[in-house]
Parts: sequence; structure tokens; C-alpha cells
Amino acid sequence: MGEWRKTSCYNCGVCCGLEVEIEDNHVVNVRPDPASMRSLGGYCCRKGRALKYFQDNKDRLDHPLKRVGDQFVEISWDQALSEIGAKVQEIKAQYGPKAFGTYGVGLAVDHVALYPLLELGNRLGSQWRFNPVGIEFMAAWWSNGKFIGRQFPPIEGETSDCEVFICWGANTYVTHNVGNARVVIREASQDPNRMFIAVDPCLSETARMADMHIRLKPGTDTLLLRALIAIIVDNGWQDQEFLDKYTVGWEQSKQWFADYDVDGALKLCGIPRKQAEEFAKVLSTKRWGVHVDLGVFCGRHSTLSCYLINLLAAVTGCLLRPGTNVVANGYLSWGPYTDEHTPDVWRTWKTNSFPVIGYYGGGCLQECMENPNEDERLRCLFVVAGNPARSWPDSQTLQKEFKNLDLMVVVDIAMSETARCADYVLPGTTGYERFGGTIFTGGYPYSTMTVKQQLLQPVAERRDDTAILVDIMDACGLLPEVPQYLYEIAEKGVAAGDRLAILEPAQKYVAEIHREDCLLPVLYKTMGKALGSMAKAVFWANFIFGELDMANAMRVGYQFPHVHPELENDPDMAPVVIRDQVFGAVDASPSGTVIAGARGTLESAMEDLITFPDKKIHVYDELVNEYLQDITPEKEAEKLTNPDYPYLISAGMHSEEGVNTVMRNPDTYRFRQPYVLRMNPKDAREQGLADGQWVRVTSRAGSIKIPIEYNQYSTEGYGLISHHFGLYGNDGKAYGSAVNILTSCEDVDEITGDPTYRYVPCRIEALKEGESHDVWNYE
Ligand SMILES: Nc1nc2c(c(=O)[nH]1)N[C@H]1C(S)=C(S)[C@@H](COP(=O)(O)OP(=O)(O)OC[C@H]3O[C@@H](n4cnc5c(=O)[nH]c(N)nc54)[C@H](O)[C@@H]3O)O[C@H]1N2
Ligand SMILES: Nc1nc2c(c(=O)[nH]1)N[C@H]1C(S)=C(S)[C@@H](COP(=O)(O)OP(=O)(O)OC[C@H]3O[C@@H](n4cnc5c(=O)[nH]c(N)nc54)[C@H](O)[C@@H]3O)O[C@H]1N2
Ligand code: SF4
Ligand SMILES: [Mo]
Repeated sequence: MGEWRKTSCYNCGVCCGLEVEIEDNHVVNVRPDPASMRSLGGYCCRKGRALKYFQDNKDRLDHPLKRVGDQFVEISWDQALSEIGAKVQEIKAQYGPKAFGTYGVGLAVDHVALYPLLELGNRLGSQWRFNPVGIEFMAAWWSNGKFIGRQFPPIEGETSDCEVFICWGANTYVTHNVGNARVVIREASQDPNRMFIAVDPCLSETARMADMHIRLKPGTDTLLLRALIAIIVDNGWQDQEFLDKYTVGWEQSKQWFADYDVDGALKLCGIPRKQAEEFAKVLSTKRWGVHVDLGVFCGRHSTLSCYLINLLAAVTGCLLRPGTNVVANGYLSWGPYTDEHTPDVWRTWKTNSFPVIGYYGGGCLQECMENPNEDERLRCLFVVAGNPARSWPDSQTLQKEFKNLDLMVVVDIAMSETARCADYVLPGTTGYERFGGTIFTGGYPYSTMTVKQQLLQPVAERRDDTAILVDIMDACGLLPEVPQYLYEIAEKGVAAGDRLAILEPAQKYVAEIHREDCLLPVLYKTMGKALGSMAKAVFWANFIFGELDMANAMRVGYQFPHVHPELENDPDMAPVVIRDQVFGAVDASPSGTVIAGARGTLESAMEDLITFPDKKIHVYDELVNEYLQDITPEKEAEKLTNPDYPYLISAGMHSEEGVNTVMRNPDTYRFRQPYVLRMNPKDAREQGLADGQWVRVTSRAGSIKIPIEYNQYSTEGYGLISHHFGLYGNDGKAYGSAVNILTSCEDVDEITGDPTYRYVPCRIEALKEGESHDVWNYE
């Protein structure tokens, strides 16, 4: 019998509470934590239960590695850091800040290292920030910025209190990303007074639960949304009072729906007029909340679709009103507000792309490495807890370009495909081998924070990711010395139960040396030592200073010991004191704790959330106006057909069997052979393809070989391939091929640049007789 400890899962945004049994420094058993504040009643899906497969697998990295020729050799930490530091300084002196970029920390991992990674980029003076935000959230967060002046936290349907819950382009029954997803969907679908709707071309696990399945043709969401709003306006079903009282710009945007060819649009969408009207009627008469995901985010015209979903919410009075589409409190910041109007932000050289919330879209990483201007080219990339060689478009080109960089440093727990391209590979720890924390505090009205206390000892030379990054900054000469007396103050403070004791002396010190920009790193170092964990210090420092709306903490009933009455009376410092105390509560709550929130009203949400001076929801945008002109049935009909590549592929569905590229152990898949192209049997038969037959799938970017599976799940003309393959083990073989061999950097959304992974035109051909194929690929 081992020891049972409480922790949480980070394989999706839900962060379910888990209890794990630990024996000899290994996780041997996992079960849901019934006391968890995140997964009430005790919930966890099979990915949570499979925790030990990525935590504890034979391919984990144990030592720092350096590429020498085609080989990786083990080197010491000292050698790795000093060589990286020297090379960075050389590149910086010769080429300046545009030579540097950072990538990570992603969605299906723990987030503490995001902060020192951002800091490393900032200190190098670089704005080239990459993160899976550039794959999924550009469109949605840009649109949110247009509506309420904030790009983050996201607007999300309130799941439990809406009358109608909608999954739009989201296979939530499998992928979760919504707390207690299966329970939420089942309840909405079974309650006679409520309704569950899925908008999805496929008969997904989620769509099968729906009271109403809007089975549109892939890539037609924007046409459908425009048609739905046109139907609502034509019938006078809009919530005019809401529009008059709470929004500005409707007089202009309403023109988008006048004289719109609704029947032409619906024909392309494959949706009968009667069903569209019924859907529009439900939307106009019920309180609805929607969860949107990759079907839209990685679909065609993702930005226009996200914008129109927000507009649909405004037109039906279902925005910011409790029980509809709301904004949760208390998220930690992901990045700064940035859009096409933000001055001084860098644009990419070829496509003139701009960042959203500080991150650049899916094609931009490759673009930056391809800059023909020697002085502006991206030459050095730091990757932490991410695998862009598998997750970003055009894997093959990207891998070549990674290998051509002057310097590439990867911090990962496994020898990922990205790590295989690097000059230095540094062995990190998982959030179970160090303190772990997350940005996701989602939930409305209450935000719940969970952190993970260190449960396992890191073996071999694995080190805390955050400490690695602080050391890299030091090795690059980017941080000042920290005097011994500050370490002592921090330590004494912590011993006396006063984390804030370090604050004033640290502020004074950085002012003295004129390095005010270094307050956070000084706190990381001193408190890292005092708290016994760099990750904990990093999380704490960003928790107390970050963009976290904590005003509501009082309202959820925290009783604060008054350790620092003088700071509490200082209006600038009072929020820091509150947050520090809340951090203490979070740190002491293994099942998570509510940190902020209270059910407000529409009026209070408008007042608290909208950053525009007029405190109104803005429902018109010039750029949207320009691009929407193209969303007509005539223009779209042409673009929706492609004689060279007539069959559409959803490149990288997030299937039950995997979690992005995190579950590297093929044992995870042994009960089913999921490396298949799910194809509608009718399509397959028409092409003379048998169930299980191997085919070549070719897109304009590349081709892969894969067996087909007859599957009613997939709709006609549209096949699905999972995202989780082409991952090399230490034995040099990979199971299946990477789906991003098929995707191109040019196939991205026209406004914000999310890749159109859910719409990849392809050709399917049977392999020639005798042509080799194997589910295992070798290097
Ligand atoms: N074609 C296609 N491409 C896609 C998608 C798709 O649907 N189709 N989905 C996209 C989406 S939604 C996302 S979120 C991205 C994800 O893309 P990324 O964030 O780039 O990559 P992940 O596959 O999540 O891999 C995370 C990496 O972090 C490592 N890791 C895990 N935990 C830790 C840790 O604690 N410390 C360190 N140092 N490393 C750790 C894992 O070993 C793995 O290599 O992929 C995107 N790419
Ligand atoms: N099991 C599992 N769970 C996961 C992950 C995982 O890898 N595995 N990854 C996590 C991460 S990082 C993310 S981002 C989420 C992703 O979660 P989801 O977005 O739910 O995952 P997908 O499988 O991409 O589902 C997208 C849905 O959109 C539909 N779709 C495809 N094309 C279109 C279209 O043109 N229009 C519309 N309206 N729908 C379309 C697809 O049929 C599919 O049902 O999952 C998270 N949870
Ligand atoms: S729903 Fe998400 S957080 Fe919960 S166990 Fe599954 S993967 Fe982990
Ligand atoms: Mo994601």
C-alpha cells in the first residue's frame, strides 16, 4: 500500500482534482478527488487516470543533452548553461532582439514556467512570442477585445444555469475543456426544461447527445451565422431593448444582414431552412450559453465566426447576462492586450501579421525563420513544454528550419520531436515533481484555483523548469546579482509566516541599482530559496502582481489575518496583501479553493468587465465589415470546391486516446488501433476502398500513409485523423505519422492567423500494389 495524496490533472483546462497513490516515488494509482472544488462530486476522465503514462515513462529525459553532429551527448548542467549563455550573448550582440523568440508553455501542461519564459523573451527585447494560443484562441480573443475591450479571460457559456447549452465545433463529451463536461451535457440533454444543441458536421460523441444537431457542412459556420442573424432580424426576433441599452454600433452592423441571401447560404451549409429557423427561434427566446472549440477556432474564417457568435449573443440579449455567455473572474494573465491597432508591436515581414494577447498566429513561426533579411531573421528559439514540430503547421519544413537555427534550446520532460531538432535539450520536471500551478481558474460565478504540491522527487538530473529558465537568464547576463541579505530577509519572513517581508527591501534594492524591471526575478530567487521551490516563488510573485481581478476575494468570505496593516492602508499595496493571503489559502488547499467571484448582474458585469470608456458592448468593427463582404453564397461556393483536392480532412481531432502529443507511450493505445483515417463508408465505397485498406492522403503541403476505417462518425466528404501520432520513442520508432505533415502555413485565418486545421483539402489514393506501409515509422 502506498500513500494517497491529493493533486490535480492538467491535461485539459478543467484541472480535475485527483487522488494519487504513491509508492517508491512512482504514481501507481489514480482516482478522482471527491472533495475537489474543480470537479465537484469527484470526476475525472480517462486522461486523468492515465497520468502515470506521461509522468512515468521510459522515454523521460534525465540529463542535459547537446547535439554534436547527428548525435546527442550528455553534458553537465554547468556546461549547458554556460554555452547557452555565451551563444545568446553572441547572437544578441550581432543581430539584436529580433533574432530571439520563445515558444510554450501550452494548454495541456502546467503553467508556472510561462512567466519566466515571457520574462526571458522580454529581457532579450523580443516580441516574438509563440504559444498554442496562436493555433486556437487568436480569433476568439481578438473578437472579445472588439466587443468588450478585453481579450482575456474568455467569454464562455455558463454551463449550469443556461436554458440551452450549445457545443459549437466542440467535441466536449470527449475533450472536456468544460468542467464536469459529461454531467453538464447529460443534464442539459435529459432535463425536459432544458436543451442541448451541437453544431458539428460529424456525428461526434457530443453530437449524439444533442436534442438538436445542426449538422452543417464543414467550413460553412460563417455563412450559417450570418444566415441565423439575418433570420432573427427579418422576423424582428432580436432583443432590441438589449441592443439599445447596452451596445453601440448595431445600426451599422445590422446592414450586414439586410438583403442577405439566406437560402443560398443555407444551401451551402446543408441546413434545411426549417431547422435554421427553429434554431434561430430557440436562440432568440431562451437563455443560451455556448462552448466554442477547434471546429470553429481551426475552421475557415475563424475570426469572422467568433465575431458573429459574439454578435449573435448580443442580438439575442445573451451576452454578459448571468445564465448566458459570461466572463469568469480571477484568471491569471496570459499576455498583454494587443491587436492590429496597438502601436509599437512587431509585424511579421511577409504577411504583416499582428499578435493577439501578445502571441503570433500559426504561420508566423515559420515566417520569422524564413526572413530573407539577415538582420531580422529569427535565429534563436527557446521552447519550453511545447512541441511545435508536431503541433504547428507543416511539420517537415519546420523541423528543417529548427535544425538551421543558430541556437535552439528545448526544455521538456521527453525527447519530443522538437527536442530532436535542438542544440540543447534540458530535462525538466512535471508539475508532480515540483510545485505546479495553472492559469485556468475558470468557472462562473466562482473561480477556483488549484495548485499541486510536489509529490515526487525528481530523479537523475531533472530540474524544475522555472529554475532552469532563471538560470538561463543569469547565464545570459540578463539578471543582476542578488545580495545575501535579501535571501536572509526572505527566509526569516517565510519562517515567521510573512511572505511579504521581502517586498519592500527587494523594491528598495532594485531601485538602488536602477533595475526596477528586475523586481520579479529578485523575488523569484530569494523566495525560491525561502519557499524551497522556484516554481512556488514564481507562481506566488505572479499571483500577487499579475493581472488577476481579486477584488471579489472578500466577497467569497476570506478572513484575512492583518499581518501588514500599514500595507493594507496603502491603496496601491492593499490588493497585493489580499492576493498574498489568498495565495496562502490556495497553497494550503489540496482540493483547490474558491478565490474570487460572486454572482453579479448584467449591469455589474458591464461595469466590471468592459474596458471601453463608454462601458458599452461594441458590436461593429471596420475590419470585420471589410472581410464579411466576402461571406456570400456566390463567393463561398467557389472557394468551397477544389478539384485538385476534393476530399476534406480534419487534421488532428483530439480523440479519446491521446492528449495532444503528451501521451507518448504507445501502450496508451494498445486496446484500439486509432491511427486511422475515419472515413464515411459511402465515400470509401465510392472510391473502391475497403475497411482497413492503406491509402495515401495528399494535401498541398505533404502526404502521409494511413489505413482507413469505415466510420459513420465522419460525414460525407470529410474524414478525420487524430492529432496524437508520429511521436518518436527513444528506440527511434514512431507510431503513425504526424498529421501536420498535411497542413500548410499559408492555410490560416485571414484576420488573426489561426490555422485552418479542421479544413484541409486533400486527395485520397489507394496505395499501389506491393507499396510498403507500416504503422511504425523509423527515423
Ligand atoms: N493539426 C493539428 N495541430 C494541432 C492541433 C490540432 O487539432 N490539429 N491542436 C492544437 C492545439 S489545440 C494545441 S493546445 C497544441 C498543443 O501544442 P504544444 O503545446 O506545442 O504541444 P503539446 O503537444 O501539448 O506538447 C507539450 C509538450 O510539453 C511536454 N511537457 C508536458 N509537461 C511538461 C512539463 O511539466 N514540463 C516540461 N518542460 N515539458 C512538459 C510534453 O512532453 C510535450 O512535448 O497543438 C495544436 N496543434
Ligand atoms: N481526449 C482529449 N481531450 C482533449 C485533448 C486531447 O488531445 N485529447 N486536448 C485538449 C485541448 S489542448 C483542446 S484545445 C481541446 C480541443 O477540444 P475540441 O475542439 O472539442 O476537439 P476536436 O476533436 O478538435 O473537436 C472539434 C469538433 O469540431 C467539429 N468540426 C470539424 N469541422 C467543423 C466545422 O467546420 N464547423 C463546426 N461547427 N464544427 C466542426 C469536429 O467534428 C469535432 O467534433 O481538447 C482538450 N481535451
Ligand atoms: S477532464 Fe481534463 S482535467 Fe479532468 S481528468 Fe480529464 S483531462 Fe484531466
Ligand atoms: Mo488546445
